[in-house]
Amino acid sequence: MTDFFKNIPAIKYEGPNTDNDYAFHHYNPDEIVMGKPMKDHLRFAAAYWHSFAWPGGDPFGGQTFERPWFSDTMEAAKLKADVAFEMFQILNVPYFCFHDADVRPEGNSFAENTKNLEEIVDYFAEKMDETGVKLLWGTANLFSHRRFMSGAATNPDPDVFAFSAATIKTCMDATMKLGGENYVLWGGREGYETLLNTDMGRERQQAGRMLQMVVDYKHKVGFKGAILIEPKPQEPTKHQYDYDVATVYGFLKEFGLEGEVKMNIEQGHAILAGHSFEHELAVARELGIFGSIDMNRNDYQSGWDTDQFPNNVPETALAYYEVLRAGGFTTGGTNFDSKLRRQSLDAEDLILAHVGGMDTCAAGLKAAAAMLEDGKLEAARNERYAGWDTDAGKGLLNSDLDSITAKVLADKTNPEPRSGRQERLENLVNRYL
Ligand code: XLS
Ligand code: NI
Ligand code: NI
Repeated sequence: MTDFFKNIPAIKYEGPNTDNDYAFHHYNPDEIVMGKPMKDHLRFAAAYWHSFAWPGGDPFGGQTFERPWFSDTMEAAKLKADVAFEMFQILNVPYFCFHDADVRPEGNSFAENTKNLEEIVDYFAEKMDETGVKLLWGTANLFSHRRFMSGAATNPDPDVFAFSAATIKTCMDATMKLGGENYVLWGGREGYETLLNTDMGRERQQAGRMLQMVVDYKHKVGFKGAILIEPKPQEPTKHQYDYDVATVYGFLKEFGLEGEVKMNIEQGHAILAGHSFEHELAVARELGIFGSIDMNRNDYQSGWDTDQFPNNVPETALAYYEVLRAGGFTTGGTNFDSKLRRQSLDAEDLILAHVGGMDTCAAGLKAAAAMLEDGKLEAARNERYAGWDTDAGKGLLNSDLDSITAKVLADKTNPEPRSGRQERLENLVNRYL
């Protein structure tokens, strides 16, 4: 045991009326919701990077956190892992997620990076064995180091493409070795700042080819998990190629990958794209590419990816409503890609942030399940479209403009507008919260 979380107890469910800050008010892992334990619906994961690698900087100042593992040695990386696994156990989160750069010291070459990663992967394997904590997904950080400043797959320099491809391979190997259930690609620097220096056609081809290679490698090595893309509209680059779910779907179609790759959808990224989270989830569901979620919210005023822990139950309820309508998670889960505010210096802040996030998601899930089980929302929607279930409605989509026109004339079709009943439905939703 390290002494980082000393005096912080393991968090247990005590119910909505407890005064204990160090208890779950809503997350009761074994409680059955719609036929299965809450923990299997939510599949919580903690993110290594924000919790353990982020120093607390913002554009106006650097590090605010002082952590005993902040140094680029293998010893520090192991201490970081010890503390991370202690946090996973205190919180009872079943999963974690990581980038290579979060977990290993930065080497001076690709070979050194790989050696360092492999050493930490062995260390993780032991810890996962001891604790039962599992890997939701692994990924490569192809955006922080200066070599990636002009992109990874989309870089004008083929050497950076090669370095990136090799790094992805090692991260897929690491993920597979640790039994990871997904491999994520977030295109951090895959976008551009100005067309004046950018060949968009080439860059999109390069990105498509990289993704095909990732899928080929998955099949070659027999990785059973899902390959997930995480869309984000801007930040760090002004124009990201993977703007939102619909844009990524178009990209997947272009490269013949729509049956191979699914989405990891982040609440904050949806907001940046001018969508609601539930919109992005519903688009992915309708296109058959729903995979996993990063459940971190953005501040609505600041206009950047603030990565805050979720604390808004009405929002999480609508999100899990769409997740449940998609049939729930299979390989995916709820990853807290969330960070503390930079003034939240203490070990307890890290724990309480996750406790609040987990409770908010649990309360949202329960509300979503109740809405779905009651069926009133679904009934109202079905009723609204009921005309399409009649023979005439069904026939219409197989008809043609001439026949339809003849029928409109013969029947004297003259549609009467009907209320969309939005307020009534909003009132209904509020009754579950
Ligand atoms: C950044 C992304 C990132 C991905 C993983 O905005 O959310 O954290 O989830 O690379
Ligand atoms: Ni993000
Ligand atoms: Ni994310």
